[in-house]
Amino acid sequence: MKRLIIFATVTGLAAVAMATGAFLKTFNDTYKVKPDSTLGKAKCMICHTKASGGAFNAFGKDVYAALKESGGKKVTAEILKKVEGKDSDGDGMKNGEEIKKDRNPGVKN
Ligand SMILES: [Ca+2]
Repeated sequence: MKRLIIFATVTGLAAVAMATGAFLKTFNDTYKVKPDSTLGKAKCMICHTKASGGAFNAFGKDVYAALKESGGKKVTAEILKKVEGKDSDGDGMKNGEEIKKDRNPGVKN
Protein backbone atom coordinates (compact mmCIF):
# COMPACT_ATOMS: atom_id res chain seq x y z
CA MET A 1 0.00 0.00 0.00
CA LYS A 2 2.79 2.39 0.93
CA ARG A 3 4.50 1.72 -2.39
CA LEU A 4 1.29 2.42 -4.27
CA ILE A 5 0.91 5.77 -2.52
CA ILE A 6 4.51 6.72 -3.27
CA PHE A 7 4.08 5.65 -6.91
CA ALA A 8 0.86 7.64 -7.27
CA THR A 9 2.45 10.70 -5.66
CA VAL A 10 5.54 10.58 -7.87
CA THR A 11 3.64 10.02 -11.11
CA GLY A 12 1.10 12.65 -10.10
CA LEU A 13 3.79 15.23 -9.46
CA ALA A 14 5.51 14.34 -12.73
CA ALA A 15 2.25 14.84 -14.61
CA VAL A 16 1.75 18.24 -12.97
CA ALA A 17 5.33 19.28 -13.72
CA MET A 18 4.97 18.16 -17.34
CA ALA A 19 1.70 20.03 -17.75
CA THR A 20 3.03 23.28 -16.34
CA GLY A 21 6.25 22.88 -18.33
CA ALA A 22 4.22 22.53 -21.54
CA PHE A 23 2.02 25.52 -20.65
CA LEU A 24 5.06 27.62 -19.82
CA LYS A 25 6.71 26.68 -23.12
CA THR A 26 3.56 27.72 -25.00
CA PHE A 27 3.56 31.05 -23.15
CA ASN A 28 7.26 31.62 -23.76
CA ASP A 29 6.97 30.67 -27.45
CA THR A 30 3.84 32.79 -28.00
CA TYR A 31 5.33 35.92 -26.49
CA LYS A 32 9.00 35.21 -27.30
CA VAL A 33 9.94 35.59 -23.64
CA LYS A 34 13.64 36.10 -23.02
CA PRO A 35 15.13 34.08 -20.12
CA ASP A 36 16.60 37.15 -18.38
CA SER A 37 13.37 39.18 -18.55
CA THR A 38 10.87 39.61 -15.69
CA LEU A 39 8.51 37.10 -17.29
CA GLY A 40 11.39 34.77 -18.12
CA LYS A 41 12.39 34.71 -14.45
CA ALA A 42 8.79 34.46 -13.19
CA LYS A 43 8.33 31.09 -14.97
CA CYS A 44 5.53 29.14 -13.19
CA MET A 45 4.58 32.29 -11.28
CA ILE A 46 3.14 33.81 -14.45
CA CYS A 47 0.09 31.61 -13.75
CA HIS A 48 0.63 30.32 -10.21
CA THR A 49 1.04 31.83 -6.76
CA LYS A 50 4.17 29.81 -5.96
CA ALA A 51 7.31 28.93 -7.93
CA SER A 52 6.50 25.30 -7.22
CA GLY A 53 3.08 25.69 -8.85
CA GLY A 54 0.08 25.32 -6.60
CA ALA A 55 -2.90 27.64 -6.83
CA PHE A 56 -3.51 29.80 -9.88
CA ASN A 57 -3.04 33.54 -9.59
CA ALA A 58 -5.60 35.87 -11.25
CA PHE A 59 -4.06 35.44 -14.72
CA GLY A 60 -3.79 31.66 -14.31
CA LYS A 61 -7.48 31.53 -13.37
CA ASP A 62 -8.45 33.43 -16.52
CA VAL A 63 -6.25 31.22 -18.72
CA TYR A 64 -7.76 28.12 -17.08
CA ALA A 65 -11.29 29.45 -17.64
CA ALA A 66 -10.49 30.11 -21.33
CA LEU A 67 -8.99 26.63 -21.60
CA LYS A 68 -12.11 25.03 -20.14
CA GLU A 69 -14.31 27.11 -22.41
CA SER A 70 -12.35 25.93 -25.45
CA GLY A 71 -12.94 22.32 -24.42
CA GLY A 72 -9.26 21.55 -25.02
CA LYS A 73 -6.65 20.18 -22.65
CA LYS A 74 -3.66 22.21 -23.74
CA VAL A 75 -3.05 25.91 -23.51
CA THR A 76 -2.49 27.23 -27.02
CA ALA A 77 -1.48 30.61 -28.40
CA GLU A 78 -5.16 31.17 -29.31
CA ILE A 79 -6.24 30.62 -25.69
CA LEU A 80 -3.58 33.03 -24.45
CA LYS A 81 -4.75 35.62 -27.02
CA LYS A 82 -8.31 35.26 -25.67
CA VAL A 83 -7.29 36.60 -22.26
CA GLU A 84 -5.05 39.40 -23.57
CA GLY A 85 -7.94 41.88 -23.40
CA LYS A 86 -8.63 41.14 -19.73
CA ASP A 87 -7.07 42.84 -16.75
CA SER A 88 -6.71 39.72 -14.62
CA ASP A 89 -4.89 41.27 -11.67
CA GLY A 90 -7.06 44.41 -11.70
CA ASP A 91 -4.17 46.87 -11.81
CA GLY A 92 -5.63 48.85 -14.69
CA MET A 93 -3.44 47.39 -17.44
CA LYS A 94 -4.65 44.63 -19.76
CA ASN A 95 -2.84 41.30 -19.79
CA GLY A 96 -1.62 41.69 -23.38
CA GLU A 97 -0.13 45.09 -22.63
CA GLU A 98 1.49 43.87 -19.42
CA ILE A 99 3.08 40.95 -21.24
CA LYS A 100 4.36 43.31 -23.95
CA LYS A 101 5.90 45.50 -21.24
CA ASP A 102 7.44 42.48 -19.50
CA ARG A 103 5.15 42.79 -16.47
CA ASN A 104 3.51 39.82 -14.80
CA PRO A 105 -0.19 39.88 -15.76
CA GLY A 106 -1.12 37.86 -12.66
CA VAL A 107 0.49 40.15 -10.10
CA LYS A 108 -0.48 43.72 -9.29
CA ASN A 109 2.58 45.81 -9.96
CA1 LIG B 1 -3.25 43.88 -15.25
